[in-house]
Amino acid sequence: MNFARMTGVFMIKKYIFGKPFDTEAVFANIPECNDALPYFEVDATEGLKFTLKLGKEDAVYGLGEASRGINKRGYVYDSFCSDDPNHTEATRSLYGAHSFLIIENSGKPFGVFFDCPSKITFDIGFTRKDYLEVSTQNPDINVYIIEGDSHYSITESFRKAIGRSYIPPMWAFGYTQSRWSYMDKDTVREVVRKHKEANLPLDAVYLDIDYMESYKDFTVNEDTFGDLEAFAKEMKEQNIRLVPIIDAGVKIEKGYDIYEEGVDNGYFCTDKDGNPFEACVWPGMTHFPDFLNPEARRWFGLKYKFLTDKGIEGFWNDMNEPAIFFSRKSVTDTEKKIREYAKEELTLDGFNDLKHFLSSRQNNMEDYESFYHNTPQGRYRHIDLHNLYGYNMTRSASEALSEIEPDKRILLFSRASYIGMHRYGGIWTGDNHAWWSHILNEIRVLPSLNMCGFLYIGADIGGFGCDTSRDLMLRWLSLGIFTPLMRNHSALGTRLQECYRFEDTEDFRHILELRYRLIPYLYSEYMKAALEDKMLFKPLAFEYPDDEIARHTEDQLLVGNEIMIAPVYTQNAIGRYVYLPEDMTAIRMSGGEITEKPYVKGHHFIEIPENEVVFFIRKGKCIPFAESAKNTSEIDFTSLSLLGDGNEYLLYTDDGIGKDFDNPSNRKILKK
Ligand code: MIG
Repeated sequence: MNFARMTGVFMIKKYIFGKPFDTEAVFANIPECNDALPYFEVDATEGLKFTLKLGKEDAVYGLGEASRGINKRGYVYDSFCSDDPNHTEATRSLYGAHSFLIIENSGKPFGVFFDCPSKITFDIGFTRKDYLEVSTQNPDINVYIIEGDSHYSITESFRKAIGRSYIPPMWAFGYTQSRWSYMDKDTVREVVRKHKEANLPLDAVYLDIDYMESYKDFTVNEDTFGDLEAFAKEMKEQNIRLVPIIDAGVKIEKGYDIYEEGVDNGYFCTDKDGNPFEACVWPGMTHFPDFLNPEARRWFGLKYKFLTDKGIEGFWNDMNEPAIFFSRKSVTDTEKKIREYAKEELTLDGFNDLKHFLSSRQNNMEDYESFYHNTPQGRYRHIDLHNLYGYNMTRSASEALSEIEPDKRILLFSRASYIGMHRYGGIWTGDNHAWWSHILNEIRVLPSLNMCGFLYIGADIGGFGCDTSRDLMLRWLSLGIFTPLMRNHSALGTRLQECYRFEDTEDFRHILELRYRLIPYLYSEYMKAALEDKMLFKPLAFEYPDDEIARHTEDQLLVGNEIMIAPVYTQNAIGRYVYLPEDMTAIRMSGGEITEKPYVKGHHFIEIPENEVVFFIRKGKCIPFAESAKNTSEIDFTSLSLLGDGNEYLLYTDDGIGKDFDNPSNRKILKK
């Protein structure tokens, strides 16, 4: 990676407590500052506790993938990668651990990054309404303080220090379809055919765990997906990419090469006695590759070649918190418990105890405490490095893929993450539900993730868990057309939710077509954000800091420099109130037709039927707009029109696959 561009003065200072593990989240070489840590009071009685008094009006932004609002004030959050499929308001930690914050500090905002791979708790005006308390379990931590005169400049300095964000191939901006699982080739063929028949655009289909043989990484089920190479070719001829999943756990099975090599070379995480640690995930009993060991990391990463050799150009990494159903020790403990209770009749207390015991086996802290990593910095307990696991799994893939395919971008995203992983891949936001509130959750998480460098992001459109509904699907797609990763995905056993399953499919087609018409803009804005360390999704509070209403609007976002979106996220709505912080032009897509209408600054009720999309272009700006296309390969970048009342737009384009990002010829000005 070329970090030569990272010259100039960093407004970042590094404060070291104890002997922290080097997470490599911060790429820039920042020397230690020996002054006392500013802003916070530090208490080292137990772990570390950083306390700061908040001004009455101070907002606190950040924390990446977390629940609740864009302004995080008023609740408590944990930074601890967690496989938790119940994303509620009470959820304190999700799959990513992103401990970067901007604190407004009574008009003198600053940023802070608590770079610590074990659990951190952020109590943001929860226990005491005017105090921020950050507690770590571990006394060893790097704290970075980032100065700047605005939320944007703080974010940008931080982003420059953590390195350039991952850039996917352009086809990964197309609409993509997933399901746990499409069980065989014919099912995938049918999905592709049905999209074609209904005139629905499509760029990729995902393969979930069932394409593998017994859930073994880097194998293919010969009965259902035999000759994957020919199948990938057949799909590619129709401009459809197949994107297989890779899970973290490696099945324990004699004769399985990945297992054998991992054991022979000591590439798996170990228990306290140095034997490979055993835990149950989808394949049954597995070992976890030790991604914190550089040799193991390279070894596992190069295994992706098995699939790239078959023509595969994209991957998603799952279960890498790592998720653990139960460990070998849990099995022994469970057997013991059952035997104890079998001796006498089960009482209510006994029954409840047993029930609690069994449900607490999954992702159990005792298990995370009981295995170890061999790192160049020494042998560490997993619990002390927990948040780095998914990050380094995706780093493993990314580093190896750039060895395997040096000149080609590969699609790669992960479920678990830590700051630093944004250099290697994107993320999806895990197992959400087909709930209206989860559309709003997505709106709120997008800018927070951008602050931490994650630009290639998106949620499971339509909802992963429980049955979706037609109206929810339409509304969610109307937000999804603005997210870089646009994927419809759902869980085993839920209602099938490919767009062609619903009545009046043309309503879906019109929304998807709008996505393709917007790709020149979205791609261009994505690339500019990535190359200049800027945000793609911006809270109104960042853009209009002096506008009290904008500062408190958390259900609208700016997308790039020109667009504002105000998605509908309630059932049976006929539209919604939208706040315009400045004069804007509303763009309405209705029945596939596009109309423009100017609005003045202020509050408006905008009617938005479920089969229409409305978004806004800021005053004096315009966006490139393409003809409809059914696939990214068909988008005509030479005949773009300009929408909005501005006169010119700086377009970024390239071949969408190579890595010559910084070539000046990629930028050109479009004029009306
Ligand atoms: O325990 O591979 O978040 O997207 O479909 C569930 C099956 C495992 C969780 C992922 C989801 C995926 C599912 N996986």
